[in-house]
Amino acid sequence: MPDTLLLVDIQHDFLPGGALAVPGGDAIVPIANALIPAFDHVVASQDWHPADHGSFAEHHAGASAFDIGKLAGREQILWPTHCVQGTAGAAFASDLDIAGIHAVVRKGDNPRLDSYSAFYDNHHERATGLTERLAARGTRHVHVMGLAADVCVKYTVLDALAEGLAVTLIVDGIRGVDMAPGDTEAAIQAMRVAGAVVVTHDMVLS
Ligand code: VGL
Ligand code: ZN
Repeated sequence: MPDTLLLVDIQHDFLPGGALAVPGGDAIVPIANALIPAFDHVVASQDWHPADHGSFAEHHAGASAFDIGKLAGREQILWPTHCVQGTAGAAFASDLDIAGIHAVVRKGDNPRLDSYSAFYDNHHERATGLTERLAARGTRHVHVMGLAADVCVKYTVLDALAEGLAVTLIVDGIRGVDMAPGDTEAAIQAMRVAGAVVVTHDMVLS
């Protein structure tokens, strides 16, 4: 298929047992592995924070994980320490077919800026280069799956649509944090309203 498969943050820390575990996150790995061979271009994003990243609750006195705090003067959800560069938690899921991935886009390396989307940081100050990479290949359509549905998948899909790409969301290939009940359903609805086509992975393979 001439389109690109975009695998968002399928990393140990987002799987059950990880530092920022997404419930059922491990269930998407076989779906990624089933889709990878069907695409001639597969890009994986990787949340890639320095240990002193300002989104980590441990760096905010008196704060707990999932509190709302401030980072560089702007509102920021404070997360448990996760995906620290070079740690096992930041590595791709061990069962993921890494050999089938053609490019990796790392994000969140600036300690003063968080980056949910694989295209831009949360304040659209810096691009990751993904837009240019896709444009260079003539890619106009991305299939997106990964973790977490209501955080990094959502912002990646919204940015892709804003960049003018067609987006197909693989809905059985995502799982959400659901900090508040219903967040994942709301995220899917927001992606659909913004223009994403929502399918299950068998529809892509058939
Ligand atoms: C993510 C929270 C913080 C994600 C990354 O990949 O969804 N969520 N950093
Ligand atoms: Zn992160």
